[in-house]
Parts: sequence; C-alpha cells; structure tokens
Amino acid sequence: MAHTKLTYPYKLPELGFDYAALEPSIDARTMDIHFNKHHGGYVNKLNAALEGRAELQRHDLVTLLGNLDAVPESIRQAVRNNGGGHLNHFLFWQILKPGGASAPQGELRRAIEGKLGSFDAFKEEFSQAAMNRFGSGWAWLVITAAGELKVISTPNQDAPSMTGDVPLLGLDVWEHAYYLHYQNRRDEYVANFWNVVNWDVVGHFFEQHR
Ligand code: MN3
Repeated sequence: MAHTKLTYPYKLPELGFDYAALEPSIDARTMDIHFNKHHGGYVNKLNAALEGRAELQRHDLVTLLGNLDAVPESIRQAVRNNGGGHLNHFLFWQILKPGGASAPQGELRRAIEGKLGSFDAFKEEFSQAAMNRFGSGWAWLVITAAGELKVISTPNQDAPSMTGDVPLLGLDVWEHAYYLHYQNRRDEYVANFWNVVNWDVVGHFFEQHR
C-alpha cells in the first residue's frame, strides 16, 4: 500500500486495473503513457542517479527525500525530481483504483468535517489548490507532522514527505496527466477527478497514520 517503504532498485508497481478503467474521467491512452512513460521514466532515472551509491541505496525513499541535504549535490536534483516523481505516482494510482467508496466514510469523514468544514468545502479547497498551482505540480490532502488534516500544493515533483507531511490523497496537475483529453481545460479534469477517487483507500491511509 501507499506507505510501504520503497527501496532501491525501484520499480514500477502493479497498476492493478486496466488503462481504460477510469474512462471517461481519465482516458486509456493518457493512462498508458502516464504510467509507462512518465512514471517509468522517473523510476529509471532515479535508479540511474543512485547507481553505485550504496550509502544512499540502503535508505527508503521517504527517508531519502526527507534528507536531501545528505544527498551529494551532483545528484540531488535528480533524486528530488525522480524520487518525488516515483513516490507521488506510487500513491496516485492507488487512490484511483476503481471501486471503493465514492465519498469519505467514518473517521476520515468526521476528521474532514471537523477540520475543513464539510466534504464539499474540502473538495472546493482542494480543487482550488489544484487550479492555482501554476505550471506543473500536485494538490494534496495530507496529515501534517502535528497530526492535522491540511490541503496543500507542491510544485514539480516535490513530495509532501519532503516537509514531513503524510499524503492521503493527491492529484497530478502536470499537463501530461490530462492534456490529450482535456487540452487546456484543467478545471474539467479536476472536476472529473472526484468521479474516480477510491475513498476506501484514502480512508485506509488515514487510519494508518492518524
Ligand atoms: Mn504524472
């Protein structure tokens, strides 16, 4: 599951569903290219950056990204970009896996309502974070180090764990995630994202980390 420790050599996970399974919200061609070419590229480049670096290979990916200062400068940006890319997509496919609840349940529901007002208010805040991310990046629902639910956004492939947050839900707003089907209409992609979130998985992550 999402917060399994990922270690070198890194590899693409099992997607666990067909490329067409999220249509019409996310089209099959985008899924195929996104998973194999983009996520696959991050994995390959991360492994290449860490080749021969035994002292870095023995750390799990969250630890590595949380201590980038300890990574030699010559490969630091590559580890940040491609390590973040791997970790972010590793979570993304899981929260999109078809099935599960279409809205948060139980403890997670109560926590969202308690901290963020209501499920609708949360969706609005998260959607705004996704829309307001200029250029490439992600919107997230995280648990902060202080144990609070929070909506954040990160640029590029920066991962919430770089600042000590634990991601529960993420939305990739790089153009590669939507451009074939939606072109410039990020707002439609964000609106349709809510049709394909597996809230059972998000709830499971919450129970693991609250
Ligand atoms: Mn992506």
